[in-house]
Amino acid sequence: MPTATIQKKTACNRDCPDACGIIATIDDGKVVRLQGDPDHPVTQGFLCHRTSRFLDRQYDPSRITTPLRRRGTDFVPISWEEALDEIAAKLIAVRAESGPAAIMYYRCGGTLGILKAVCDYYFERFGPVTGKSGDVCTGAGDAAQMEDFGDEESHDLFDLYNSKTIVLWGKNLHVSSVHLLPIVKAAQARGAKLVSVDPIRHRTADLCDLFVQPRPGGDSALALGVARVFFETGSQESLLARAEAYSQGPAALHIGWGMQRRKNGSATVRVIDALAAISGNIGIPGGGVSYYFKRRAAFDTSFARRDEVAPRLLPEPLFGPAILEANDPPVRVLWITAANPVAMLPESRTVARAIESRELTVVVDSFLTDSARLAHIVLPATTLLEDDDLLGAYGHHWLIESRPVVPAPAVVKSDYEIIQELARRTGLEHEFADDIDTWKRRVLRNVADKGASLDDLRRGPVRNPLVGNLLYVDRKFPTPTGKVNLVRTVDPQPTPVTAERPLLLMALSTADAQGSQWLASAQQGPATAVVHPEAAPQFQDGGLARLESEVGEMTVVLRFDATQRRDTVLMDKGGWLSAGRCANALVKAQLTDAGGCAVYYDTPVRLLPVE
Ligand SMILES: Nc1nc2c(c(=O)[nH]1)N[C@H]1C(S)=C(S)[C@@H](COP(=O)(O)OP(=O)(O)OC[C@H]3O[C@@H](n4cnc5c(=O)[nH]c(N)nc54)[C@H](O)[C@@H]3O)O[C@H]1N2
Ligand SMILES: Nc1nc2c(c(=O)[nH]1)N[C@H]1C(S)=C(S)[C@@H](COP(=O)(O)OP(=O)(O)OC[C@H]3O[C@@H](n4cnc5c(=O)[nH]c(N)nc54)[C@H](O)[C@@H]3O)O[C@H]1N2
Ligand code: SF4
Ligand SMILES: [Mo]
Repeated sequence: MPTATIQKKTACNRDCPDACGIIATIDDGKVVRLQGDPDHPVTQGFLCHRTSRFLDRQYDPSRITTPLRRRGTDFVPISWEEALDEIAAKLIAVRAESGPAAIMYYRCGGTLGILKAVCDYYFERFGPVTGKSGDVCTGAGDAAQMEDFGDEESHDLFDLYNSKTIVLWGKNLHVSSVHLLPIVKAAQARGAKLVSVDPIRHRTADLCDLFVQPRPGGDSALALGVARVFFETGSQESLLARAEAYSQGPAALHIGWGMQRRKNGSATVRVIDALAAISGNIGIPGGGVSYYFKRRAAFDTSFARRDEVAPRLLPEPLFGPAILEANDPPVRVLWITAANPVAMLPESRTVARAIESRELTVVVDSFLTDSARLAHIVLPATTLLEDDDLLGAYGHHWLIESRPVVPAPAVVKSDYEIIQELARRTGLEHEFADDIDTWKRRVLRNVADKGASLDDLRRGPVRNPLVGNLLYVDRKFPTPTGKVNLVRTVDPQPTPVTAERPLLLMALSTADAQGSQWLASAQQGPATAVVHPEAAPQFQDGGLARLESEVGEMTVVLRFDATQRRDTVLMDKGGWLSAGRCANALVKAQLTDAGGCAVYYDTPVRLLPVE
């Protein structure tokens, strides 16, 4: 019998700036191929390495396809009835006994679908319950840009074609922003010079006309030095070339998200914002200082009041210690969805203790992650190929709809379906009775008559009609003074390393995975740590070492790379704690100077021989 081969379009909902259009080829009900949509102006027909291989994950036999309940150290399958009845009864009892603040809801970057906000809203209506404050991903930079400009948006991506210089300040295109690559290359072909500032030498450096490799966190000093050249030309020979590179015609600054995950991360972004402002690059074509594209800006989610009504917010970077310490009331029930806090948040072992010591922890995921393993009940969720949602992007201005290209396995539910079931059991049935399309139309109401209705999006991606190509053309800023709020005092960042622990641990995104979303086969043996050979004189390339910080240690395989600095240790983020590969077990839970981001890359470590 001939098999039926069809193609369906959807969107990638992963935590990534690109929000790609995907074309799925489906053969006899099974997805056999994923490609980038050639009609999407940013996707340009290709997907990144990790998502072009997503079928390995979609059809991984270890995917969870039924609710599970912990019995001792094992899990047993249970029915949805059993799982949801138990959860609903506990939620109602805890709310009555201790108040809704004794329930905590946590969601991170498993999916960027805008309608996941409806699931958050369920917990607002049921409670409001305890939530999180700050943002481990972008918080410090968000705070900086809001302080400086009163808003946070970016120039249109294709405005880079007007730039004479493009500065990638702490931004690794080959890994984290692959769809910026063809645009940057095209800009180079039109004559733009490309500059990268990054303490780690990545492949992206090879693409650049100038690569500057400062001390980690040394960016403020570098930016101030460049700024000084603008005022006292000629006084600093070595920096002059850099400043000149930045001053020949319009320069676009693209600030990466990595750099601000440091103690002084917010101040650093403020100094770079100031550099853009004093060099006259704000409000002009080919200029701008772009950090975040407001991916939610087109959507009306005003049905939820979020933090405004939450009885308590625990800082996301302090997740583990804050939950363990919370007392008034204690966190008795914890709901975790689209997140793997054990692997991804600092102080993994403290996070693990916080999760397993609640009266009830529910994790919604498709896999038994480090966090799910410690839950009492695990609920199976849909994947990106089964998703039904809307997306904006934080790396460009296009909106896109995700549609299931295949149905979910029989027993699996989407987050919204799970919430609907829970709503039925907790007296909120009517508020969560609408189908997904109704919610889609609701959140699109501000843009529906501007060419971005649901019907428009069904025909293909649409640029957010509410945002222009350039920012602050009239030099008016929504700050209290109407002017750019230049940073006034900058504390030079002290180097956190000591003689005892002379290296800084930087566990960064890798092309091979999204966060902790690895196949089990990729989590075998010790994790790799890349160092300059002179940073590890007593060790051998390929040999084992113990990597130790103030809060933890782990065994690693060393790989020498003489292009790196002598004060960094480079690892992959997202290693599993259960496989002994989790760098975050070494990272202390701390807040950045502003914005409630996590200090991921300021962890002093040392290498010790394996006993
Ligand atoms: N050391 C170090 N740590 C870091 C970072 C770093 O650079 N270095 N980066 C930080 C950053 S920027 C971020 S954003 C965080 C990310 O932290 P997380 O968002 O917690 O990271 P993921 O590992 O991607 O976990 C997401 C989980 O959601 C699940 N999931 C996917 N789709 C769905 C869905 O539709 N529904 C549900 N319920 N689950 C779903 C996935 O299977 C996965 O287990 O990590 C931070 N941690
Ligand atoms: N393949 C892959 N892609 C991803 C992800 C993933 O897990 N895998 N995660 C996604 C997520 S959650 C996000 S938030 C985005 C962004 O993900 P990020 O991983 O934050 O990406 P970048 O913005 O490129 O920022 C990382 C860069 O910042 C640099 N950096 C770190 N500290 C400093 C510093 O002090 N100074 C300077 N100048 N540079 C510094 C790092 O060396 C690195 O090159 O990408 C997403 N893309
Ligand atoms: S993860 Fe990012 S680059 Fe990869 S397919 Fe998804 S949106 Fe595109
Ligand atoms: Mo992120």
